[in-house]
Amino acid sequence: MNKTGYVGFVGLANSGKSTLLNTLLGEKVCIVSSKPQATRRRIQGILTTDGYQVMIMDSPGFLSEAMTPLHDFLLQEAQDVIASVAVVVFLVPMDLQNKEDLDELTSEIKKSKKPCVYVFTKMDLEPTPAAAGMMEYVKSNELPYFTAAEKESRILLLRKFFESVDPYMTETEEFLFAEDLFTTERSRDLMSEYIREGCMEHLAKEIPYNIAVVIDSYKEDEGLPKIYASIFVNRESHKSIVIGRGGMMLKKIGTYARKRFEEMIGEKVFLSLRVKTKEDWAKNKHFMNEIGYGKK
Ligand SMILES: Nc1nc2c(ncn2[C@@H]2O[C@H](COP(=O)(O)OP(=O)(O)OP(=O)(O)O)[C@@H](O)[C@H]2O)c(=O)[nH]1
Ligand SMILES: [Mg+2]
Repeated sequence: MNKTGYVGFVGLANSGKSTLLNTLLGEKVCIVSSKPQATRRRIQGILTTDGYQVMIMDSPGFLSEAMTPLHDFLLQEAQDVIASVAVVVFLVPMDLQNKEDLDELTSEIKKSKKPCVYVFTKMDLEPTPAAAGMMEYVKSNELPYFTAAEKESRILLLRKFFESVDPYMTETEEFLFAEDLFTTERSRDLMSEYIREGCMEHLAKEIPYNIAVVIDSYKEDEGLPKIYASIFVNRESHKSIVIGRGGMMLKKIGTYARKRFEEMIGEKVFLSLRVKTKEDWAKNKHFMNEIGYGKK
């Protein structure tokens, strides 16, 4: 008999949630960055193999204090992921700075009464005292856990993952999704994420945190997808930085996103980017709703 169910990845920003999801899927669905708050909304991956179909929800890094409506949204997304899954997978990285930073999230999971499996990530790094303390706590309380490192083999990670979530999956005759589907994200939404990843990769300081991407149009023209997108900055002065001298920065971001997307869909696409200013958009609920950072 096959097994199926929903799993939610939660943890602080930068704990390796999106990296682990991509590794398990064997596809780069989620964007990854060394800068925190790369993930802004829940992303659903589908892992179908070895008699399982597991829907894994990636979530934004958990925030204990929401200072803007954008933060409210990030926090809400993480809370909704906890509420909508059969088991929560809580990622704790070896470079954890303070154990107390996990308190809010721990109490949120307790409140939800959902079962929780810990994953110790970034196992290639020397554990900080805080990370070592968490490991000690989990082991001494005999809580379920497994370990992960980015460079570890996918097969090994899949085995540890399935073993850990198996008790919370339900038996099923038929799977909900086609076996070759690895995400329910629409192509245009993936492209918008890849553009944001390009911004995180190439832009410095606070600029990537203040960027939102909107796909204006996505059309197929004789088989060639043609995509027009806008990058919104929150201050007029950031616009020229994103465009760069002679448009070089925008070109770099566009090439990065286009290549990433082409790898994913296996065909060439046309991408055109524009940069626009929307003053303080992260405080503007109406605008955030329009671009998909609002209540579902
Ligand atoms: N050394 C090391 N770095 C890792 C490992 N896994 C992830 N990273 C890095 O950690 C950074 C954050 O990874 P993400 O997967 O984006 O983390 P996240 O938890 O999704 O972060 P948010 O979306 O911001 O909440 C990236 O630079 C990754 O390359 C690992 O096993 N070892
Ligand atoms: Mg992420």
